[in-house]
Formats: sequence, C-alpha cells, structure tokens
Amino acid sequence: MKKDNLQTLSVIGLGYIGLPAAAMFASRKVRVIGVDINKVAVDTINDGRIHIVEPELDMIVHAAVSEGYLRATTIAEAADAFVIAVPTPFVGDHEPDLSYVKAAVLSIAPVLRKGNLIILESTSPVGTTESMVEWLALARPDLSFPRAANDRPDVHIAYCPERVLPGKVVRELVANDRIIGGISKSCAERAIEVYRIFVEGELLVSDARTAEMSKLTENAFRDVNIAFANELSLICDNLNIDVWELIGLANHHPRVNILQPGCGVGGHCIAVDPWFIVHKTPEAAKLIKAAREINDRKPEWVREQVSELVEKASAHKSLREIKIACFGLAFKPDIDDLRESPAMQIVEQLGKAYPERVVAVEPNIATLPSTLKDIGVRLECMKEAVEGADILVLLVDHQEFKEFVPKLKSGQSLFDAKGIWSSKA
Ligand code: SAJ
Repeated sequence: MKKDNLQTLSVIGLGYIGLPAAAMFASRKVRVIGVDINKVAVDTINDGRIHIVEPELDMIVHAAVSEGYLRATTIAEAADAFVIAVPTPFVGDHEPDLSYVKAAVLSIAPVLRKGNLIILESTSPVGTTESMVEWLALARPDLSFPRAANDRPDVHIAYCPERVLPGKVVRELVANDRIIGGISKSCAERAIEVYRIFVEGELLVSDARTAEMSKLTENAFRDVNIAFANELSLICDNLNIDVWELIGLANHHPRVNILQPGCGVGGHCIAVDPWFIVHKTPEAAKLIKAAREINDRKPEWVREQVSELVEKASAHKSLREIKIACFGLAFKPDIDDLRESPAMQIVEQLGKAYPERVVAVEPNIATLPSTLKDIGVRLECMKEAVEGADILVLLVDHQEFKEFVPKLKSGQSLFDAKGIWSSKA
C-alpha cells in the first residue's frame, strides 16, 4: 500500500506503542484516526497533548493534531489500513489474555472493506495473527481473508512487532529494523509499503508465526541474560565475592557480555513476554521459565537483605527509631514509570514491615503514588534522606544517584542493588 494509496490509517489503541506510531504516520502527512476506549486519552490527544510520558512525543502529537493529520475517537471508523496496538497482559497462572486484541479486531470488522490492510503490533503468542483471520472470516463472510492458498484476499493481514525502548521510542521507531510477518507473501508486501513511510531501518520479511515468536524471543533472551546476572549476584553474596568486579572482569573476555544484576526485572514486556512462550510449550521452555522465576524472586531477596541490616542495626538502636531510605522507585533508570516496578514492590513491602520508618527518593516524580503514601512512606530529597537514614537502599541506578555518591557516617549501612555506591550487592 504505497503512500499515495494510503489516504487514512487507523491506529487502534493509543498507549505507549500505538500513540507514537500514530504520531509518526501523521508527521509524514498520512491522515491518522486514532481509536481508544479511554475517553480521557482521546480528549487529551484531540487537545494536542499526550497522556503518557515519552520524550519528544508531545511536540510531534501537538503538531500532528494542530495540522489536522491526527484525530482521536472512541469508535472505529473506516480507513485504508489499520494498526492494532492494544495490550496483551496475562491472567491467572501466566495465561495470555487476548481479549483486547479480539475486541479490537471485532471493533474494526464492521468498517472493513475490500483492499484494506490490517497489521497487528501487539506482542502476541504464536498463532494470534492466524486467529485474527478466523475471527474476521466469521464476522465478515462477505470478504475474503488471506490463507496460505489464497494470496489475493480482499483484506491483507500481517504481524509486525514493535521493538522500541521506552524513553527512546521516537528515535527507535524510525531507526530500528522491523520484522514484517505476512500471513501470505502479498500481505508482507503491503505492510512493507506502509512502514516504509517512516522507518529508516531495514524491513525484514517473514511469516506471521516467526514474527510473533521473534518478538517473544528477543525479550526472553534479555530476561534469561538478566537472570544469569541476578543468579550470579546471589552466588557471589554466598561466596563473599564482589559481583560487579566479577562481571567487569569476565566481560573482558572477547565472547562474554554479562548483563547487570538489579533489584528485579520490571516493565510491561520483559517480565511478561517470556511467559507466552512457556504457556505454549511448557515442557520445552524450561530455561525460559527458570529465568522468569529467578528474576521474579529477586525483589524478595533484596527485601530480606534489608531486613538483615535492620536486624543488625537494632543491636545499637531501638527498632522503632531505625530509618530506611530507599533510592529509586521507577522500573528502570532515568524514567518516571513506576508501573510493574520491582523497586516499588520492595519499598511497599518495607513500608509495611517498618511503618513510618521508610522514605523514598525518586528524582523523576513529584508525588508518591497512594500505594506508598497510604502506608506512611514519605518522598524526600536526596540530601535529606541520606542525612536522616540508618540504612540506605539503592534500588535504581538513576543518573542523579550516579553523580552523588554518599559518604556513609558511622552507624549507617548500605545495601546497593546496582553496585554504584558500593560495588557490593
Ligand atoms: N534490567 C536489569 N539488568 C540489565 C538490563 C535491564 O536488571 O542489565 C532490568 C531493568 O532495570 C528493567 C527490566 O530489566 O527493570 C527491563 O528493562 P529493559 O531496559 O531491559 O527493557 P524494557 O522493558 O524497557 O524494553 C524491552 C526492550 N527489549 C529488549 O531489549 C530485547 C525493548 O526493545 C522492547 O521493545 C520492549 O522491551 C518491548 O516493548 O517489548
């Protein structure tokens, strides 16, 4: 679908992935209809503002809306192409929840017409794009959909995962290579024409199942590698070895590149996507499952280490007077996103275990979320927290913390999950 044939493109789901994609197409002068069930998000976007935090995106959305290339609505409308970017969380025992994808697909079914292209971007278990074909074939028996044997369908369908890093979305959307997984060859060809509009990276053609699996594989790869680093940090703690020095030394080997341990793996992708592989092939995906369990267990281990420090401090000071200052709440450095954050989980548990004695320092936010406020955790500035604490707990390696290494006073102790204040985790 060349740009000249693409009069309107509709993006279903205007969150962290859909809104930047909608804005990029609109910035290349494609008329974009953004659809979201969240009325507040829709109104905010139509005002030329954004409801998520992502550098540079606000300016692009503002320009696209004021020039008339981007408009948001809560009800799906006809378009030439559709990009679906809705969440795929898990439910119960890590079972993928495809209800948002199915609802999005069924919401566009009534407005589909011959010549349309549908692209699924949501991270999805293998086979989801094929399921989309089935759902649509039932909803619109008057249209033909792609099958291996039918490469001239009325509606083309492809799976093209996003691979952008939160905090660098605008740059990575343009620069990253992209996998284009067509249900059939012509589906991939149509999708390539759409992404060519703004992607400068390579467009790599494959089938839908391989494209689905490749997205899951990338995040599982990172999860397994972080689990290796997190497991090393536990082993080194037992053996009284500095894990940061160890990793630094081992990484001098030309074929070794170990990632960094931390207080756990957070965010909405790496801690979720590997489960989609485990759920499909539980017998085969043993290493991927073990990595998930190791990373999920790390926050609890950190909390236990802090409790041991509290125990030690109580030899010299009444338990009720011991103050704990936690540095960092976001799920990773230099962002303000506290959702699915292992640091938040740790501070919440500490706040419950030691009421009114835990303070948090998070340079990227102005107020604490109510989950922490309600249990008596206070937000403090760095200097104040360092001064008043008996136990300092470094959880996230924000730039501000790297630039300010506190000198411990007598009686103060430190647990550093990122190895930037003491190199011992
Ligand atoms: N982390 C460590 N040690 C490390 C690296 C990361 O503990 O050495 C932790 C972080 O602190 C954080 C978590 O892992 O809690 C995830 O952070 P991240 O920066 O690794 O990844 P995300 O979740 O922000 O983005 C990932 C990216 N995937 C890969 O790098 C393979 C991104 O490219 C994907 O687009 C994104 O997931 C997604 O949407 O799937």
